[in-house]
Amino acid sequence: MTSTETRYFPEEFAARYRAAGHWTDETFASFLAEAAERFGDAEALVAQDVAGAAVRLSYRELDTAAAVTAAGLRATGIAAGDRVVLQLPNTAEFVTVLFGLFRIGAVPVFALPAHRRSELVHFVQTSGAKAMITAATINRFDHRALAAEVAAETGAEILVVDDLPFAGDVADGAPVTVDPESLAFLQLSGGTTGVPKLIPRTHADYLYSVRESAKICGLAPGARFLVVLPVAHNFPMSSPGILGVLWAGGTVVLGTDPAPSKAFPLIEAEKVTMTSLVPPLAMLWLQAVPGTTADLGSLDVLQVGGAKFPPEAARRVTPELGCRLQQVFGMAEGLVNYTRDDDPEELVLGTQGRAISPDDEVRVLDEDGAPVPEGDAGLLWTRGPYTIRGYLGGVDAESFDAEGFYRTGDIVRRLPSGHLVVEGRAKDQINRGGEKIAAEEVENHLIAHPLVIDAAVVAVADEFLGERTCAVVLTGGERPTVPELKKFVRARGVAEYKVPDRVEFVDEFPTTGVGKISRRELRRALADLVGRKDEEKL
Ligand code: AMP
Ligand code: DBH
Repeated sequence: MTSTETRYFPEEFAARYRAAGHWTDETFASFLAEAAERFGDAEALVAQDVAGAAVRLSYRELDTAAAVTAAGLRATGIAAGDRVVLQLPNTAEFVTVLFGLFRIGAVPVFALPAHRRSELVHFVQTSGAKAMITAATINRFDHRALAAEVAAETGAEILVVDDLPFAGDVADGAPVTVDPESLAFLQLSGGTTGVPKLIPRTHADYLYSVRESAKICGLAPGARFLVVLPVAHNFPMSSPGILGVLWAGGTVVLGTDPAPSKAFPLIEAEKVTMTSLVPPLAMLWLQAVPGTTADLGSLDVLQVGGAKFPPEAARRVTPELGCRLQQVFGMAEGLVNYTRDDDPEELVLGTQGRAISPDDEVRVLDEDGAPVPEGDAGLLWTRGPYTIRGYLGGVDAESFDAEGFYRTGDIVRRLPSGHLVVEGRAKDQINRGGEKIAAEEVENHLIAHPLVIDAAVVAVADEFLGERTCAVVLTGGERPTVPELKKFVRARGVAEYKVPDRVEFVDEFPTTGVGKISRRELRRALADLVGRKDEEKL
């Protein structure tokens, strides 16, 4: 198919991925209609709607609901090519609106329920979104009021699903034809810079990763997949996530609360066979097993990813939860690694898996870009049939090299089997139990405070989350109190998880004899300082 639109991969590579059969003509516009033909009356979705009513839909019914929603969206003025920020909780509307948008050729821009004014305004402005779709309240927070603030700042149209059930004539909701190599949606990156980056994913590249993920995970009709992580996140969306399950004919069960007291009874009631968690939630579930009366016997696989799952915790999963463990190391930019069903136990427990595709190019390099000896730790660079070549809005020489490799910022070891062990990180990011926080983004908010001269945000070890954030704040004479500073950051309109967990005030920042040091060296020096301070207290 020819198109004058932006190409997201160089033609030489696109041709190779097409010839290999990785990229096909399948698109998200017709995805559900095709699934409905294959799986008809099988159960597709079990969820609640935003009003809290139970929803149970077969593939045919879900396809019809998406068509009706597409017609309703069209009636509001949303058209093919329009970008639309989507901020919805794990409810039935997430799925019907998502596929409604796909059907009319609109481009969803994913936001998480935790995002607030500054992030949402940024998503609307950088994507050029015409509208934002949200729910009246999510987790007891007033998103109608939040959306009104975003509208006032951006001019975007706000559609609240509680007011607008997006109903229209099914016939008006037929899937449009879209170029499979065009933009399907914008996914979110934890990022490393002042503002979160938007990740352009095409139908062809993403669907390849979804199909292969479904196969690797052995999904088939009968699979019942519970989602308790925020469904817009790349992991529960695509690894294999809701898209993999719907591609394979299984059932998606959406839960709104990952707490064992809510999730365990849902596993029993819905005979859930598989779910995905971040490490802190996996730990919480392991702790809750002895005290539960719920029957978790249906659970076959627990996926854990988003942050490093330590081997000591990994070892507990099968004996205590009675299911298999699959480790998943992925990124919204592309590359996803899985431990496999037939991997020996030491690889399942001690590695973060190996790449999906034989055409995933994985390099482990030193600081100068030279390969490290096999088995040594080094920087992970990758290129392949579902890894982006750039963020939205142009060239980024720090994240992508001249050959198109994505510099992940992760430090890994590669074993002879191809399995990767995540050893650490070189990027200025904190991984707070799977939630990624760009140091610079939070620093910019802190520096906006009139009493703050400079600030560096660093990771501190945390038993439960793996890492938490500590803001080391440079002040002159007068200092704000810690609660005042946190309140200030919150009031700037950022997701709660980005508000520093801890604040340390200092009168000076380390320097070298030669003078000013880089931000990265500064953060490293201050992380050491905070670490030493903690040791002294012990
Ligand atoms: P993002 O680019 O925001 O989608 O975040 C992806 C990043 O999350 C990766 O580059 C890793 O730093 C981290 N990550 C994801 N899964 C794992 C895992 N299983 N173990 C360690 N780190 C992980
Ligand atoms: O952390 C992630 O971004 C992530 C983890 C597991 C991911 O994007 C994925 C699998 O696809």
